[in-house]
Amino acid sequence: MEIKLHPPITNASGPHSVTYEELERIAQSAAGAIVTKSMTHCPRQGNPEPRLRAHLDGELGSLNSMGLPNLGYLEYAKFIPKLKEFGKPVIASIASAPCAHKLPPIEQYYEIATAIERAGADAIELNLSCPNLEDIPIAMDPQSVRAVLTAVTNAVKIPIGVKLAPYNNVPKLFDQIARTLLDFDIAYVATINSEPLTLDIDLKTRTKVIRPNDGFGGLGGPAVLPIALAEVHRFYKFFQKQKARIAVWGVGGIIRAEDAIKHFLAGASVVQIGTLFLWDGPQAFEKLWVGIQRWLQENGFSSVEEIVGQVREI
Ligand code: RRO
Repeated sequence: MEIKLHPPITNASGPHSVTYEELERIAQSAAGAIVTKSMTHCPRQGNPEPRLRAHLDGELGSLNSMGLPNLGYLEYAKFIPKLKEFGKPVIASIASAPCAHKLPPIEQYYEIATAIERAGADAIELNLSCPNLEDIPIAMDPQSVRAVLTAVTNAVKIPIGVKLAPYNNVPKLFDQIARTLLDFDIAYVATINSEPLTLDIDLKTRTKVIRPNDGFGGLGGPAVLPIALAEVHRFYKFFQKQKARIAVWGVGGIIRAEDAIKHFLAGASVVQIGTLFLWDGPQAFEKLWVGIQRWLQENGFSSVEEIVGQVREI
């Protein structure tokens, strides 16, 4: 099932997408859809602070170990009808996390997905790749990916996207995950989540820049652009070869219009912005879209579709 967005730009789940007020600001912006922070079964405070360094030295990117702070899916179910009034798709990002009731992850995904569909969400983005929980992400285990997708795709009718981790240095796992996805009716993969287990150091204080998880967290922003482009391109080529109708949504390192153009050329049909939205707020969508349109015009194209996957070999 396809999701068409205009413009083909959304926020990446996470930054400024936890509260109703934040989601309303996305709704009022030029973004083509509203993506929520990943919601869990129980509300969560997240990790102890400092848990986010928005600006790494040299504007390399951002580093976080937020730990899934969110209001819990029942609150988001209440927001969704109000958000829909803005007339753009509402995409509910869903994650599982340890919770007092000890519900297994598959059941958490199932219960949240069915409730959120009933609440009127236009699509679900299954976040299988949070880098900041104790357990290894579901995205790193093909059997668990299959189990979640079986439970959710059998239960809901709205389009489903899957947010994946970078697999750059594990080609065999990329292949297993990509093949697993072919067995399901999935609208899109969003790749990449932040680059996991990265570290930075503050030279003024000689401390790690964030506190949780021994200072290790997920990296986003300009530093990850080539990693994201590689993942987008690998998925795009794989789905083309298999004649699978799964779109690739590019996430990672988009700060300027040119970065988004690279994602489109690599095979993304939609781009999501995380660190840029963290840095610049809702005006980032308009600015990026104007820049993309200018690049298209200056280079003789009339739409994004014309350049999707059109990178050339040298
Ligand atoms: O909340 C987080 O720590 C977090 C999540 Br769920 C995610 O998917 N990606 C990320 O960088 N941080």
